[in-house]
Amino acid sequence: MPQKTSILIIYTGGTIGMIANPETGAYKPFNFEQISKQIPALKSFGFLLETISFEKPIDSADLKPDTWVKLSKILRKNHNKFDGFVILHGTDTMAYTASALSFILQDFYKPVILTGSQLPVEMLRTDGKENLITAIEIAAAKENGKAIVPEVCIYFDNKLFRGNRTTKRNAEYFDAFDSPNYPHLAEAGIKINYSRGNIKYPDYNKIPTIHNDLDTNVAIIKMFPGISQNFIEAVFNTKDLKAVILETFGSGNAIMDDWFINIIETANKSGIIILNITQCLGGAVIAEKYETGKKLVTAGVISGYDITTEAAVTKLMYLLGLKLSNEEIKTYMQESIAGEITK
Ligand code: ASN
Repeated sequence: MPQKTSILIIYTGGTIGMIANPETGAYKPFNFEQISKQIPALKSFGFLLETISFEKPIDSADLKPDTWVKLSKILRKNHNKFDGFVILHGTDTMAYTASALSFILQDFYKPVILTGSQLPVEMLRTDGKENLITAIEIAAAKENGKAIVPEVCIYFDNKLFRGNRTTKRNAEYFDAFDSPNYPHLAEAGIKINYSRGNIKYPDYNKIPTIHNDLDTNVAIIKMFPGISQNFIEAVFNTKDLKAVILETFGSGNAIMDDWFINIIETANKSGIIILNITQCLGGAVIAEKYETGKKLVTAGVISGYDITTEAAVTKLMYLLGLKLSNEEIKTYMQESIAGEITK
């Protein structure tokens, strides 16, 4: 008899499993039983479902990179034992976790699907039930014995996204996520329609590994008209700083003041990596398009192309943690290593 498809659900917390504090009305994380009680269908799925629940479920706003390390260890340990994985996670930092895992997990060939909800599963109008049930189906989907989507993804509101292309765009409506620079990997209607041409496939001959030494000495500066020299200097004077993400205007433009360019040049010479990404939701940095962007290139700033902030910050943590040379990090930052950039 063929073996039953097996899925490991990892419950980290998030709104999906929260309950309201009866005194204050504020949501706080609760245990996984809360979820399984509300979705009895989990028991009649026909798949073998196992659950690992974080001892202390968290609101994902309170998440630290050690959660990514913990998740990567669980996933590596169970990679060969299960057909797919579903991570239940709060929406606030889900795009960061999905991005981080896409770099940390190397040569994994099982689906890792993150999902959660905007309304707790105990509420009648919850989006959590559909999100979880379809995420399980996607994690279980196989063709010719292989996973249909062997990637780290986010499934939310009927859409499957490549994890490192996502960003949380809405705090109120159910379509909380978007992937502005990459097409959906699947859409769920009556059927789940997979866009096979957009899916990334691993090298099945390689052995899945994890690289989870992360270096968090990174900073983000979001440019705005009137940004002060004191502020920029303070950021670049941060102790142990190794990389700065500049969220610039439009296609990679920033102010041209001498003081600003001097700070950038000096920081670059001292070995700080400076990455130019756009603060626009969609589109890419084309740094040489305008004089204002060209100046940054001359000062030593590298282009992040169409990478999201979430992928940029986690990719830097990952590459810095690999203890590569500055030149190597700069090269990898300007290339796609997990499908996070289009060039
Ligand atoms: N604060 C919640 C979290 O990220 C938001 C949610 O899950 N919708 O854990």
